Amino acid sequence: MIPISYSAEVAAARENDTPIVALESTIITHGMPYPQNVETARRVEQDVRDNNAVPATIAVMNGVLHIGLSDDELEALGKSENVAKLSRADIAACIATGGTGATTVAATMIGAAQAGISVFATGGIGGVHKGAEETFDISADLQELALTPVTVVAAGAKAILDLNKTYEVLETLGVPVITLGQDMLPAFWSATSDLASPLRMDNASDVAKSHAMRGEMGLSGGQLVCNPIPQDAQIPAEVLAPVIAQALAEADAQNINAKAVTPFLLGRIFELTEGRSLTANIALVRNNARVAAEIAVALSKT
Ligand code: PSU
Ligand code: MN
Repeated sequence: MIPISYSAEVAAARENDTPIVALESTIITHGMPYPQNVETARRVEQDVRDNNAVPATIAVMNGVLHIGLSDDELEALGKSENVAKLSRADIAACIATGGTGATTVAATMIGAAQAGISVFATGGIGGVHKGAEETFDISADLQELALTPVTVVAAGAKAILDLNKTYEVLETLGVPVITLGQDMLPAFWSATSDLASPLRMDNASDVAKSHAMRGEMGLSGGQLVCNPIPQDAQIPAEVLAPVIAQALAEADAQNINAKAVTPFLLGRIFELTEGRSLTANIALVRNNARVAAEIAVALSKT
């Protein structure tokens, strides 16, 4: 049996069929510094509530899969320094051995599916890293989108990645990539990129209907919904390009690899932009939480 614990709020939502939105915890432990990480997690949860759904932040704590965290649990997770970063490969081992870990996009999708939650909001998904032809560094998030039936709302793949290769892999894996309200894909901290989106939709209801239709057709996997960062919060791509290049060069020089790559790059970009990247990251996650709640509400009516 899987040891699962639902927060009181999530347990009540399951009873009453209130729409639920899953939220990840790696963005808290490895994506943002303390205390902004915990403040952001709380604010994002409230954004979900303000849009008529219930937030379920997912993490593994002491061998138990938590679907929804209490305020104390959120604070404890946000403060701790040595939490594991869990993906498909290690979530079961962590639970089986009584460990504690934060869930990435891939592991949060797995947790959400276990709990029957269909919609999940995050900042940006992992993808194909620049230089992957040498390192083979491709996030397990991509394969998870092909396997697990959860609609993930993100501001696209993180701009530290090779976006072109990331979307090529998603196409190969048969993952629908839907951009909301514009023709071009967003690029995380920037509202647009120079890549056309494979699909475009203009409202939450169409996204919900597509999710339901994939289920009816027995198509495995989820959907990636790309929700551009609001214009007034974005950092233009040309401002970020040299910063990303510098962070990548430093990662290379210091031999940063495997799970450490993404946290290292986000941390350096935070320092190099004097916190501006974090402000943008917070704005885009909150925007994604609002949209995910709308999709969850729409899905409950299909
Ligand atoms: N989105 C953010 N910040 C983050 C992440 C996403 O705004 O830190 C995390 C997610 O948990 C995602 C992970 O799954 O980064 C990707 O890590 P990797 O590249 O090692 O697969
Ligand atoms: Mn990786």
